[in-house]
Amino acid sequence: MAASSADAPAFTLAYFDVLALGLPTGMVAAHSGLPWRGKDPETFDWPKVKAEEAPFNQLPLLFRPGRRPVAHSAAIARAIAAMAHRSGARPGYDGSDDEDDAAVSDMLIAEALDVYAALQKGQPTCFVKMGDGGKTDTAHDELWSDTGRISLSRHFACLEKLVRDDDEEKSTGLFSKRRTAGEFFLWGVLHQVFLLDAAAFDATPKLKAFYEIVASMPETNPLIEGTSPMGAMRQYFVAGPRQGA
Ligand SMILES: N[C@@H](CCC(=O)N[C@@H](CS)C(=O)NCC(=O)O)C(=O)O
Repeated sequence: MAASSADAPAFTLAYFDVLALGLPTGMVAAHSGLPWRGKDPETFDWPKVKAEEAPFNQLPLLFRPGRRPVAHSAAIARAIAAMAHRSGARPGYDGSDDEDDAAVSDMLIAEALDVYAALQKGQPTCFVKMGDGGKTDTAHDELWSDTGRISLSRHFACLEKLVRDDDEEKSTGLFSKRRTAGEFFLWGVLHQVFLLDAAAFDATPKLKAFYEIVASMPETNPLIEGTSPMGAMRQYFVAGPRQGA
């Protein structure tokens, strides 16, 4: 069931105005089929929310009517997925009707956060430049090389093996039988690698196909254009020496 602006929002998702963890959680929200809201930029008071409502003093935060606020992006993705499944807006979004889909969705959320952590170690951000915060040239080189603990290409090679190519339901290029939250969460991190270097996908054609399929879905575009309830989100990871900076 498509969400319409006339529907009461099922939840509000609040984050800073950067891609970082806003895009992965925003992707899960946008593909949930549920009506939702972002923070009201006029009234959102982060120091107050941090002091009074944020369980771990951090964003993103998910607000659900009559329920506790949810922190930590993985928990937020699962809470939205459960709501989408239960309401019938997106059956199977949490993988609850297929044990493999559920496991794959969870794996993809965990893997996306590992890739995000690797980027945090080796890539400058709009707030932390190369050389600061442990972002050494060695870490940056390892991120973009074929070996080492934070090598993106090693992560991508593992993901390549997980993409389904045997699906009779014409979902070649995706990871699970039905669309799950984990796939969209992962895409939200992959897109941030794509913005740094589109060629990062060249050695993994099935992962590249997955990236392109999700990029072309109508629910994705408003997040990229800055017209979704998340508003405009600026690029968080920025070019480093390997991208010519
Ligand atoms: N494990 C958390 C990490 C959240 C996090 O690191 N939030 C940062 C921004 S990306 C934050 O709220 N920083 C602001 C602050 O600590 O005041 C998640 O997955 O959501």
